Amino acid sequence: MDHGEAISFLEAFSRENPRAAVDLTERVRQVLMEIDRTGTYRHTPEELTWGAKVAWRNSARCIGRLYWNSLQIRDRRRVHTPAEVAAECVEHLRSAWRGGRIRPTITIFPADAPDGPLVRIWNDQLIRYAGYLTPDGHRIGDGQYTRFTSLVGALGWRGAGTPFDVLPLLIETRQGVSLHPVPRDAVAEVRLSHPEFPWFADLGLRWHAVPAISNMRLEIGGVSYSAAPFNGWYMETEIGARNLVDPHRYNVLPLLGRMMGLDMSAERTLWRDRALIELNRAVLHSFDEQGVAITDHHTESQRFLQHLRKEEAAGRVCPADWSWIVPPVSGGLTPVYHRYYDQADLRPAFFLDPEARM
Ligand code: HEM
Ligand code: NRG
Repeated sequence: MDHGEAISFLEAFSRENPRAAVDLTERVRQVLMEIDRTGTYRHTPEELTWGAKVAWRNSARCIGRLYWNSLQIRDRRRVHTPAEVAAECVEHLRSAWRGGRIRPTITIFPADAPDGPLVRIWNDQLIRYAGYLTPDGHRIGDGQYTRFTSLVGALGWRGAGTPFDVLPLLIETRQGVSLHPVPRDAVAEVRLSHPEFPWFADLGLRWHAVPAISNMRLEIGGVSYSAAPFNGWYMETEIGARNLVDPHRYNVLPLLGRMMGLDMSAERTLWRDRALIELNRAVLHSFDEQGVAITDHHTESQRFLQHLRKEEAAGRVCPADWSWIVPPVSGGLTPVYHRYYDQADLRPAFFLDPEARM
């Protein structure tokens, strides 16, 4: 491991945490010795906590960063067996859920060894729905996960075949890969209904309450944590403008257009846009009614600009990626659309490595 990454991290930690009162020179000396002896080094709990929070703060694609400093850290660096890793993922979901008052949380499993990861979660999120192709070429469920579903199928998993079957966790350790079902009662879901259309509830649409990304590598001071699932709460457009709408996923707009009795004879009737807005209203309405935390794209855009002002006041650069920050609905109505952002590649950070893409 490169000494440079470790040193710059320890310097930044000491600069931003003056009250931790660590002797920087002494800590750097210790860490460099540990690297020379073992090829890597172990973070203190304080370094780990601050590192994870700052990796979130540095995530240029995330509009939800105002609350970066309140991230809850579950230090599970001593958990090694696949069964324990799976159990801790389930416990992560339960502890983050809090009956709907979702708490941004990260669980950090053992750091990678110098020769590579000790633990990897193959699922891209802890909760995702299976996708099936029927023999007649029909699609059921989430079309983004047909490949993953066939893979776990080859390993022996059988789903019920509904559009919303929760996939099992696929966990890799040095002992191999294994499947671990997520217990039903750890998966909070919201059934979708609409504030005005009584027929909407009968469509049987739903979504899981907690988005928990599990395939990104957390890198802190040159140390990689390949298994470090994290969650916040949803912004309604993620569900109402992408997951349920993308043609290769649930593709529900044609159905909504018909049910709403819209003129679908030409794009310029804007039937898609009208159905899209009603779907986003249904998502917000249903989460609110069932007491589950969710944000909307207007509120979150304002909060994000507030975050930028705070970061600037703290004397820090806040990198942001316009193409990810601008919401996929009514972009130009939100203030995040009408400006440019700093681009910077700051560490600690979350990375999506090519080998983690399923
Ligand atoms: C991306 C919102 C919490 C890290 C995003 C995206 C949204 C979002 C809307 C874009 C997703 C997409 O277009 O697919 C939020 C909200 C949160 C939250 C509302 C509520 C607290 C977090 C937390 C972390 C995080 C706790 C990490 C500790 C990231 C990262 C990405 C991202 C790394 C980029 C993902 C990728 O490259 O695929 N977030 N987020 N976010 N967020 Fe957040
Ligand atoms: N669009 C994805 C989730 C990506 C991250 N979004 C968050 N993250 N809100 C989806 O499942 O729709 N988070 O940590 O809260």
